[in-house]
Parts: sequence; C-alpha cells; structure tokens
Amino acid sequence: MKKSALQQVRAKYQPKLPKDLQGSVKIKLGDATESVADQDEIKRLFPHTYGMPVVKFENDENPERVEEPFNVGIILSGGQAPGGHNVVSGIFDGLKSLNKENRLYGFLMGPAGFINHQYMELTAGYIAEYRNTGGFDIIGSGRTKLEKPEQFEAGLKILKELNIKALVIIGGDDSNTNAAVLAEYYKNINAGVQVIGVPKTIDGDLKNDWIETSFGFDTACKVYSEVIGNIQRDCNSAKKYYHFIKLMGRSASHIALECALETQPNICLISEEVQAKRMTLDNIVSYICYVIAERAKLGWNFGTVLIPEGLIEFIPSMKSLISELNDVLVDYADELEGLEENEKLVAIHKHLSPVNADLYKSLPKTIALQLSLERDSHGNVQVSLIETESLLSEMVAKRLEEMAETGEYSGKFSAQHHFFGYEGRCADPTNFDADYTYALGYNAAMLINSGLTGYMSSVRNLTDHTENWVCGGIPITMMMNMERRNGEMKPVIQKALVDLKGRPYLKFASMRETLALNTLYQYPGPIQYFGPAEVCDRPSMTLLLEHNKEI
Ligand code: FBP
Repeated sequence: MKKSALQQVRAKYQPKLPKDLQGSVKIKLGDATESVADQDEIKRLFPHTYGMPVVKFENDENPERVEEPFNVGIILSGGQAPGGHNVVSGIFDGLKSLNKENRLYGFLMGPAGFINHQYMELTAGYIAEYRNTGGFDIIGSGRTKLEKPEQFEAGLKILKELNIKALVIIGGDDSNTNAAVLAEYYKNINAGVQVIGVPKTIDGDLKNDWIETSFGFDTACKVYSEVIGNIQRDCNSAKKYYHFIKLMGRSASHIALECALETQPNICLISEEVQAKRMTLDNIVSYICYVIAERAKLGWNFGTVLIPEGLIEFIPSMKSLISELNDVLVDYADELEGLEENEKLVAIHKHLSPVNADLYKSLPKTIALQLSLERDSHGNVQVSLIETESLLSEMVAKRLEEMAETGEYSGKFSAQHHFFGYEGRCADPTNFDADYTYALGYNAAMLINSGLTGYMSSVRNLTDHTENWVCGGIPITMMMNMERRNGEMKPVIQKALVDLKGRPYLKFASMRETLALNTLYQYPGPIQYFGPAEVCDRPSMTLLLEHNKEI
C-alpha cells in the first residue's frame, strides 16, 4: 500500500524512552496499597491480588539475571484511542530487549478473539507498518465483555497452547476492571498466567494519582480543538451562526473542558457541574439563551457552544428517566419488539411513572426515540447516538421566540450542529501520546518480566521531559470501589469525573463570563509533529494545570 509523505517520515520517529527504562531495569517495591473505597469488600473479592505494593523501575547498572524466553498475548479493548499501535510496539521492543526469542501474539477484534482463539503472531516486519500511526487496526478492537469464568477458561486454553505467560489488556476502566478479575481468577487457580492492564481512553476518565492521564486523550482533544478553532474562525467571519458542538466522552466532561481551555468558546457546558447544581434541562436552556440575548445586545448573533456527550445523563431529572427507561426496555422487551416508532413511544410512555412520563412526552420525538435505543454490552445508554446538540438548539430556538415576544430578546438565531468523536479517535498520536504509549508498552513488558499480575502500567511525571518520566506499576485493585451495575453491586475501577475543585475546571470557570460576552476565540491549529518542542511536545492543558503549571 502506498504511504503518504507524512506517513513515510513519521514511521521513522523513534519515541523517546524515559531514563528508568533505558538499558537493564531493576524493580523497587513501594508500600502495600488499599483500594480507594470499600476496602473490606474489595479485599474479600480479590484475596490474591489485594494490597500488593506500588512498584517502580530503575536503571540497573549491574544486571545479573539471564532472562529466559517467554511469550505474551495482547488484547485491544473498547473504543479506539490514538497511540494504541505504539503500546504494541513498546511491548514488542521491551520484550525483545529482554530476550530476542520472546514472542508477541495479538488476539483479534478485542476480547472476542481471546475467547474464540483468533490470533496472530506480531512480528518485527508487521509491527513496523504501524509504528507511530493512529487506530487499532493492527489487530482490531471490540467491546465483548470479558467477565465470565467460562470465558476465562476458554482463553486459558489458547494461552496454554501458545505457551503465553502473560496477557496485556489495553483498555478503559471497564476493561481494566475485567483485567483485575481475570488476574485474580488465574492466580486463584494457579494458572501461571499474569495479567497486566494499560490505561486507554480518549475520554480521560481513567486517571488518579498514579495514572496521570489515559492515552489518546491528548491527541483526540488536539484534533477536536483544531476543528473547533476552524469553526470559530468561520463563525467570526460570517457572524451569522451559533454552532452547537457535541464532543465525545461517554460520562466525564474532560474532553469538552480541555477543548474549552484550548479554544475559548462562548459557552462550554460541564456535566459534572450540571449534576452538582442539580440543573434541569430548562436551566441549561435558560443559561444558553441568556448568553445569546446578551450577545445580541452587542450586535453579535453568532457564537459557539461546546456540549459534552454525556450531558444528558448528568441532568438529574433525565438521569431518573433514563434509569427507568433501562428497566422498561428490559421488562417489556417482548411487547416493544417490532413496534413502529409512534407505537413504541406510546407503549413506553404507558409504563413510565407520571413524572418521567411527562418529561418523556416533552422531549422532541427524535430524542425520545434515541433514548429508547438498545443499551450497549455494559448496559450503558449509547450517548454518542443521542443528538444533544440538536435537542438543545431546538429548545433554545423555541425559548428565544418566546423571549422575542416579551421583548427580552431581539436578534437572529440560526444554528449549525456538529459532533466530534470518531474524527479524533484514530488520529496519528501527538508526540506526547506517541512517547507516552511507547513507554506504557515497554513498561508493561518490564512488569511481566518482574513476574507481576493484576498491575496497571504506570508512567508518571508527565509534564517533565520524557527522560524524567517515572515508570512502574500499580495494583488495579487499588483503584477499585463497589458500584451498582445492572442492578447488582460490583467491584469496578472508580471513574475520574471532572473535579469541580480542580485547577482545569476553576481556570475555565474564572474565564467563563468573559468568554460568553466577548469574542476571544483561540485557534490552536493542527497537531505539529516536527518543530519547536513547545509546539510539538506540549501536553494537554488539563495535565499542565493539574500539575500546577501555567498554560
Ligand atoms: P472507551 O471508553 O472504550 O475508550 O470508549 C470511549 C468512547 O470513545 C466514548 O467517548 C464514546 O461514547 C464511545 O466510545 C463510543 O462507542 P462506540 O465506538 O462503540 O460507538
């Protein structure tokens, strides 16, 4: 296949490796750990993998060990995130640095390939084609939930057949939760298989003191910010449209917040704030209309509104409706099967409690139908399919008409809608993500070589130069708590939502009024791979602010 000029040059990029991982590596054990909450319950559920210490790698000047060869398997799980291919090449190079005989196998199309024994060996020549590229197409990804003992046993058969001693699961919070359960299961039955997780998701919600960011967030946000900047330039040129821009991020609003810091739109909604202030849909519409009316007084009938994808689930009244809808869709599945749209709406309406039925009825038909679509394999509403941007702009248009009648608004309102999500998930990784993912992968190989299981690859100190990044691992159980999922209490990794006391949010909140009533757009431009480090290697604003750096 012919490659573009950029692809050819970018393929030669050698990710920078932290000092900790250069040459031979020795391990330093830290203190024993506790889970973030529900310690007794998590300890009971993970008797073999609870309480393990945090570990850190250091350069070993006098290596003594001769490493025996071993084989490793990998799974890419869930939504794509830029840098996945570099995790794979980092693992591969790490393994080869330990022993040239080590082999790497990739299970195809996510956990399903593991369960159904579909795999391929990843060789140097094959991996070379994918270095520094975006996407997960090297082996494909999938959302099959790996949670049942039968699946663990089916997977174990192929691991034994291929003489694989460790499995690396590259995934988000749900997939890493499953990695912890699998590690515990294999340890309990003495399967002789280690399980290591790698923190992936553009959503940025898999993070804590030890995992400073999930990979892919940086690149995806920079792609969206470039396009938002372009839209803002267009918006400020024609001065005739309000652009309602929905941004991916199933639950947390990290992506919307980061893009707001990068581009300085007129409005950015933050779901976590909506929830904390118990705002209704009506409150949100009122706020947007207030800004539009004030801007109209200044003669500006244009602007940009950023909307986090998960917003709808954070509006308390909508959350209660969605939760009841989840039950209705399961309980009355037979009755709803095969109904045409209007009949389905009526049938669902009939089974809802009075308050939720009223809210359901008040929604535009398209949105009510989107809310009633099938749930994903984890029981989540597929928020990427709900057109919140249209919902809000329709409601805003209606309200502005009412305000015009009472003389509260005199302006022209015309809206454009956008949804940015898939556009950024497979972009070629930024230098930051290319280096970070390579280090995460290389580091995972060292965790395996140290005989660890139930650990997540951890690379920290990310706002410093790459060579000073701190490498090691943390027990996955340390990040867990108990949560209700599909009606049952389950151990899961705690999701990191936007912290309303954190610097990224406070920075945005401090600018919000000024951005709303002025036109102070920022245009970040495209990702740069070659050039000055302050342009090419700059991490996300969220990460910089969280590390007390200025932006
Ligand atoms: P992960 O949590 O698996 O990384 O996926 C995140 C995400 O990109 C969300 O932002 C989005 O809501 C969802 O995937 C879309 O899922 P799908 O790719 O199945 O349409």
